[in-house]
Amino acid sequence: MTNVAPPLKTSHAAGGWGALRSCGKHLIKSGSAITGAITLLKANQSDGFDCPGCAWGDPEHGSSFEFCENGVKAVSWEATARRATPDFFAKHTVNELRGWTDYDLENVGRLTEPMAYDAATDRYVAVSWDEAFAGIGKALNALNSPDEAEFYTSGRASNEAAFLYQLFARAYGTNNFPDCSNMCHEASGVGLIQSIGIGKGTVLLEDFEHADAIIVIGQNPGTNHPRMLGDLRRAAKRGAKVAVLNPVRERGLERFADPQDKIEMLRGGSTSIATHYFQPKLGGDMAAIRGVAKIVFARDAAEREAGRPGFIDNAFVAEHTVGLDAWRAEVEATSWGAIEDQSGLSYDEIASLADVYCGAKRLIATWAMGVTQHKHSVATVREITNLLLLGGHIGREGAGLCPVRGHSNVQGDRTVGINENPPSWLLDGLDREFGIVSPRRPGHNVLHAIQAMVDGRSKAFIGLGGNFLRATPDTPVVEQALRSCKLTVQIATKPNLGHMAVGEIAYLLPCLGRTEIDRSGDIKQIVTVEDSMSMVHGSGGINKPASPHLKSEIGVIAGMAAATVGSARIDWAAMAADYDVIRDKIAAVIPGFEGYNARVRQPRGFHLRNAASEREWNTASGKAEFSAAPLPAEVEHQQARRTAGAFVLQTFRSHDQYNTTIYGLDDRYRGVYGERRVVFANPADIEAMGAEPNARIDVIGSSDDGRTRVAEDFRLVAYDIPRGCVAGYYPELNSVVPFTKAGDMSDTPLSKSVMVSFRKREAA
Ligand SMILES: Nc1nc2c(c(=O)[nH]1)N[C@H]1C(S)=C(S)[C@@H](COP(=O)(O)OP(=O)(O)OC[C@H]3O[C@@H](n4cnc5c(=O)[nH]c(N)nc54)[C@H](O)[C@@H]3O)O[C@H]1N2
Ligand SMILES: Nc1nc2c(c(=O)[nH]1)N[C@H]1C(S)=C(S)[C@@H](COP(=O)(O)OP(=O)(O)OC[C@H]3O[C@@H](n4cnc5c(=O)[nH]c(N)nc54)[C@H](O)[C@@H]3O)O[C@H]1N2
Ligand SMILES: [Mo]
Repeated sequence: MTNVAPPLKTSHAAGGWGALRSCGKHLIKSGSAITGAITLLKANQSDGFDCPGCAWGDPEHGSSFEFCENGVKAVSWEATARRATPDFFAKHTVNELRGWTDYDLENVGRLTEPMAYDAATDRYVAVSWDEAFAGIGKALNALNSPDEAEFYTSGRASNEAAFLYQLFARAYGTNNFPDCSNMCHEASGVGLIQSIGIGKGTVLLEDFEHADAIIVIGQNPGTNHPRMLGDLRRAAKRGAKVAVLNPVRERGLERFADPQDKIEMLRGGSTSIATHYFQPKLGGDMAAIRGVAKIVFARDAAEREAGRPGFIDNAFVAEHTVGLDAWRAEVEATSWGAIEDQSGLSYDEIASLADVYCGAKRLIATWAMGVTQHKHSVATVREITNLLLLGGHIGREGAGLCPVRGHSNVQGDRTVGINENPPSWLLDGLDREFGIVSPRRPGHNVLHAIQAMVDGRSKAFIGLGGNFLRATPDTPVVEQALRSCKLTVQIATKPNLGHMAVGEIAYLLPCLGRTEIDRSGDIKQIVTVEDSMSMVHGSGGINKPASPHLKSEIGVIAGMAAATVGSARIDWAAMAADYDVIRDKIAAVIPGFEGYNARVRQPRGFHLRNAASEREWNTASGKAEFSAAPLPAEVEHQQARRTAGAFVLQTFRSHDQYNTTIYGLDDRYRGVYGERRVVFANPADIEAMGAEPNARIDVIGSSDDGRTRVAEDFRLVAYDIPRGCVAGYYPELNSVVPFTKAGDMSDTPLSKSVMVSFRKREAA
């Protein structure tokens, strides 16, 4: 049993000098070493911009620049010296560009002018902003119904842009808001609302300084939330337990050399992060947590029998919760056989995790995509919540729930109204403030939007950032769906493959990035974002815009809106001229934003009130609700075992990518260099397949809905991963992820539970 992470023998710790070297490389590659370096000094500072990387919180005493290797990549990616000008588009047809990779397309550089698709020459050609807006307004108004249009948001959009965007779509008449969140933390939102009445985490960054134990579930912070490692490292140094649940041994969770720590860097030292490392099988976390609960119930009873205090916070449970008995009955009815088989962990390993739980007076649980991209993710989020409720670990210092968000403002976008299923108070507020009649029909999420485009029910796609084509499942299906639209509009900073899936009428509209100065007349605008800890703060760019023709996202939205719904009721231009006006409107519609304009100018911004963290529960019962869901009868790795050659695949991120943006071809911490088409598998599984490590294979997805799904030419890599489970990178593997399968209640694609088999490729 290896639940205590052994020191790494061969390779280096995460972070450290490797991270610094990599940063230099990325700054030089972007052709902006100097602006890049200056720009970085302003990331996440009170007078600078919010890092467009992840949504981890910023420290209170944040005067020193928090170094983060992947933040450097995100910033230098945007601050590049390269440009995708009209000349570039004149040289290449769209059909030709469809054969490029996202990597090559984004490498062309920043978009400089608004472009319209010219079908006659199959090229994007420059247009004026006014022509573009008029064309969009005309095409949208020509649809049979506003519900034929899809308004996609990627989570980088600021609160102001997102609020204006949802106002535009609702004034136009639809709630169709497919959103990157539908592919991301949807299960966290849905599960937490059911359990504690708010779909957000309950901790502050400071809580990490007080926790006795932190359980990190299904998350790879070394790559995706590097600044979180600093907080985990400080916790580990002062003796807190850090227990990891992850099928893969991720380097950053084992040892970390903090580039912030000069002494550690000079001595070549590093700090162990995980005190306990468990490797469940894919989708096995709910069973593992249930096992912990089973032990806690038993130990609590034994302790109390012996006259000692137990491990259940009975006072908290009695005052603040409902449903414990039903859950307890369910836990007791679940057999150890079922728990061990489904989790892939032994009783002893689960007991060791229960030791961590019982030893902690203050416990934090964090999680990300390893929890949320399965069929039973909502149930799993609620099971994690159950476990914390049992010990009273919500609403006390050093304890709580922490779904670690992805995009830097994905949480804020939802807060300000990007929601296909809006609450009526939101619509009432918009109607009252703007004199519109918001549609009451629920709209489309990502999977609904794809289906509607496939069926021809949706005919227009507007993308506020992101890369809908490459982020979604079943890439060939989605490409066809977008190309069958009457109108596609993409608002972006750099070209990507999604922009080449053009509708009959298509526009590619360039916008300012977060690092750039956004000026209207005399006003230097700021925007605001909300991090994973519900801190709302300002962000103002410092770089000269990549081109004089760029508009802010807000300017683009205002222009489209004025051309589509007119300015009689809503003064779009006034809002675009001064974002304070937008913030005043947000404050009037969305609770918690009173005094927005003043509070956002305080150094660290302000905290949006989170009722659950104050033990006020906005649920039907007015209490926190234990969930009593049964374990799934079977998860994918159990199904795979019954079919020869079948495996469950998770699609995750390499160290050199930001979602669909590929910065480079290395995955340093996992020892992969110069390639991305790899599948990580257990050596025993490779042998059982009759293959050799490094063999070249095709990945075959399920075809139970009649579609053929193949991703060609991958290398099999022997790796420390449980049997029956394999892993590889998104977006390359999205062509084997079915858009027809989704999480229960979350409707999230099952990106971490894809049923696959392999086919050997004949040597060329
Ligand atoms: N540099 C960089 N930063 C990013 C991003 C990026 O692409 N690059 N993306 C941003 C976004 S949008 C998001 S949502 C986050 C994503 O952050 P993560 O959730 O860390 O992203 P993934 O790479 O998908 O990693 C999932 C992790 O969960 C593990 N895992 C997979 N399945 C299971 C399971 O069933 N159980 C358990 N216990 N573990 C499992 C995997 O082994 C992997 O370590 O990061 C954000 N930050
Ligand atoms: N198989 C599989 N699929 C997944 C996932 C997975 O783990 N596995 N993860 C899912 C998750 S968690 C997420 S969040 C989604 C991500 O889905 P998206 O958010 O749609 O994708 P990104 O790759 O983050 O978007 C990159 C593009 O955003 C544009 N962009 C960058 N900065 C800006 C800006 O400031 N403004 C504007 N307007 N545009 C900008 C650039 O043109 C760039 O090409 O993918 C999901 N898809
Ligand atoms: Mo995400």
